[in-house]
Amino acid sequence: MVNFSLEGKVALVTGASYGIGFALATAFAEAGAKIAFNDIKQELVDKGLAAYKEKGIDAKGYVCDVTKEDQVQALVANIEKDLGPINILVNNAGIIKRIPMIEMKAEEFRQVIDIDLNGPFIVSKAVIPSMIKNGGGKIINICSMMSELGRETVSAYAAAKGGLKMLTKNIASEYGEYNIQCNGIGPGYIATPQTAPLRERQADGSRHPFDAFIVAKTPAARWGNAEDLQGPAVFLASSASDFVNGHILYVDGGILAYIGKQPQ
Ligand code: NAP
Ligand code: GCO
Repeated sequence: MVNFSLEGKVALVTGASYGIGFALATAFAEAGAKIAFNDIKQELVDKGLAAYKEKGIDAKGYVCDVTKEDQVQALVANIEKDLGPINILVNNAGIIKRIPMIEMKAEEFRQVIDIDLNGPFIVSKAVIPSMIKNGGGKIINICSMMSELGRETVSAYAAAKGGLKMLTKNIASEYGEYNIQCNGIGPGYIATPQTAPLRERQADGSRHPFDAFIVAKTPAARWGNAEDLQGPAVFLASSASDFVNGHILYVDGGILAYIGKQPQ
């Protein structure tokens, strides 16, 4: 029988106090996994802990910035002590800055690359040795439409998420022989705090032009919800995907398949 169970597995989902990370960790818990998550501030960890508790999930939360190698090493050691070795890692923590490229400071560009690309490198590097020792593991990198497409104002984010796609393929290439599967999920446009500015109502009550643009660009004709990513994530975290490696699973309501609405 196909096995989607995560019973007995330990999952670390980064930046999972709310948003997509929270939804994925919740689905893993429902499939039987023990959950660890981190965020950069104690208030957010506390908010996350309360949200997990409300769902009946006994998650462990830690303060850790994914760009700081010493903090990440300590995070992994603490999780091993509290829950056991990490079997599933989701590199979810990420930020976006929407600034036209010629107005963007190099420091701002670097910060996005640091969190969205160096972060997954640092956290993956910290868990891979114990995955090798323990006979395998699953790494899921949260990529983006911007792993494939560009648009105005998101140069740093697109560069980071394009890089994350290739880091995914490289981890699969380099560590596949140790029964480590590293895949990406490329969400389409998902309604979370990160995309809230793109959905804000206009002063006259009408929809944000970007909101209408995305709905027209998506064959499913709607924004995604974080819950839309749960099934694909459980699949990639479970033994059902043991021969899937280096793949980016786009969960986008069809955006990447679509040429766009024809003019009326
Ligand atoms: P979100 O609502 O902004 O959540 C991101 C989380 O990452 C927040 O909890 C954030 O904490 C945390 N974080 C940021 N920097 C961190 C750091 N240095 N160390 C640890 N945690 C950090 O975003 P989301 O929409 O759920 O997105 C989650 C992931 O999916 C991101 O990688 C994003 O790029 C990607 N994604 C989102 C969409 C979408 O449409 N929403 C689509 C494709 C991909 P703070 O609140 O403290 O910043
Ligand atoms: C943007 C958005 C996107 C999404 C997502 C798409 O400004 O274009 O924030 O980049 O968050 O990553 O997959």
